[in-house]
Amino acid sequence: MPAIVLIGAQWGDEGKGKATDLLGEQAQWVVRYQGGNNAGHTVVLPDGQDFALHLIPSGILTPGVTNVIGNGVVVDPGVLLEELAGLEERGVDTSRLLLSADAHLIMPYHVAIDRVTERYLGKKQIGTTGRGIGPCYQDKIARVGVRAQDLLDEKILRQKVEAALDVKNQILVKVYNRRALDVDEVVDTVLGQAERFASRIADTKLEINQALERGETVLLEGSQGTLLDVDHGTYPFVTSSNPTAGGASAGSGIGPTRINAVIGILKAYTTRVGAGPFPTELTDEAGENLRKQGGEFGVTTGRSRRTGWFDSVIARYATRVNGITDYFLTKLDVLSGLETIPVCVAYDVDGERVTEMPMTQTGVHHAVPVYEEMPGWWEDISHARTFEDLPANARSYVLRLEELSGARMSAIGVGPGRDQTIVRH
Ligand code: 2SA
Ligand code: GDP
Ligand code: MG
Repeated sequence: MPAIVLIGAQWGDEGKGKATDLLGEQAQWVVRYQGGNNAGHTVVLPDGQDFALHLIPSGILTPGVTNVIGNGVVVDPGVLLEELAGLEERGVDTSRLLLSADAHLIMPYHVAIDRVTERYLGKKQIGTTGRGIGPCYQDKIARVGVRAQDLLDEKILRQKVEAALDVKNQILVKVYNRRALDVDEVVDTVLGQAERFASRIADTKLEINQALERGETVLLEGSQGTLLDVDHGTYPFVTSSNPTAGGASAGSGIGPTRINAVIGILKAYTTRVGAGPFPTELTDEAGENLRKQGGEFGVTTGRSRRTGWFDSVIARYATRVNGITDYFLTKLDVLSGLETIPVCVAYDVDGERVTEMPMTQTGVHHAVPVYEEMPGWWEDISHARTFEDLPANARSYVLRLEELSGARMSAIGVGPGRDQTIVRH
């Protein structure tokens, strides 16, 4: 009964889409357990076609896999329909997609509040994706959210939207000087959309557990990353959910004892989208080169990603808070052609050398990386398929990262394609 969790070990965009797609071949189920359409997961098929998925699990591209949008996900009905239509247009079979009856819905007022709040924060903004993620999770926790199951009963839906808009409209009009939203308009729009996906609403918590009992393999696909986790990330510069492995259980409805492995997806360098501390950030030409070589632009918003060297303090932290059993190290190919490659082994925080994540957010803001220089390599490694195919310096780089991170590097990505992967264990 294997349940495998796949999580981002840094600030997201580590290559989780590719990893899920690859592992999806061995799984019968792929489940998203948190986040929403703030995610952007890229999958490149063997025929070269590439797909950007936002809400739908990356397993949708593997025939025979049942895909689940779990209870911990926040779902924008319009985006769901758009993404389904986009996939169907390209010949992808979407019949095996289920939506948890308990998943919360992103309503138009969530999107409006997300955008207006960010604007009002000015210099202090988080740099959200503007998709309504935070406001939707706020309503979930405040117990005034609207769930997928509410779409099955118009009376209940109307009551919930009415109650929510009573308060939201006050905020939109009085605080932010925006127009009020109309209850009927919101309800009619959402019901019209729901007609086209209501048949997918299911008791996915029961279905996933039953699948595990039948001995099927379930892959739990995380979005964003460890440092964007609302509990374990660089708060307040985080997303509003738990991308870490612990979130997989709550967001899918399977008990923690069911989870057999936690695979961390780790980029061979570091990137971040949005605001917040980033100790190894490069603001010079070296950073620009990483951005160009790695194609580091947001899949959802198109924003330039901030770039920096590999940070082993973060990797060790990710290993610990997620209980990572194996790493999938991605984008090693991007580092080809550098004379030397700095690796952050510790931080200097106000004169003190620390090798673990500082306890306070102020400590993270003050962290100055302590680097060790690793010798680089010049060869194009995108055709390497075994560890021995890699140049000696690339192998040393991986082994050093393994030692510093505290978990084995079981797979290595040398290109965006499914086959551009070295499997070591
Ligand atoms: P939000 O919208 O409330 O979740 O934003 C809060 C913070 O979380 C960050 N965040 C992300 N960081 C990296 N990748 C994400 N997905 C897209 C991608 C991002 C994009 O795959 O490229 O296209 O811009 C993602 N989603 C949320 C966000 O930047 C905020 O710092
Ligand atoms: P995710 O959000 O973690 O799924 O990652 P994204 O899809 O947002 O960003 C990762 C990017 O790196 C995508 O464009 C992938 O196609 C690409 N990618 C994944 N693995 C590798 C790799 O090993 N090498 C290279 N060069 N690109 C990769
Ligand atoms: Mg992404």
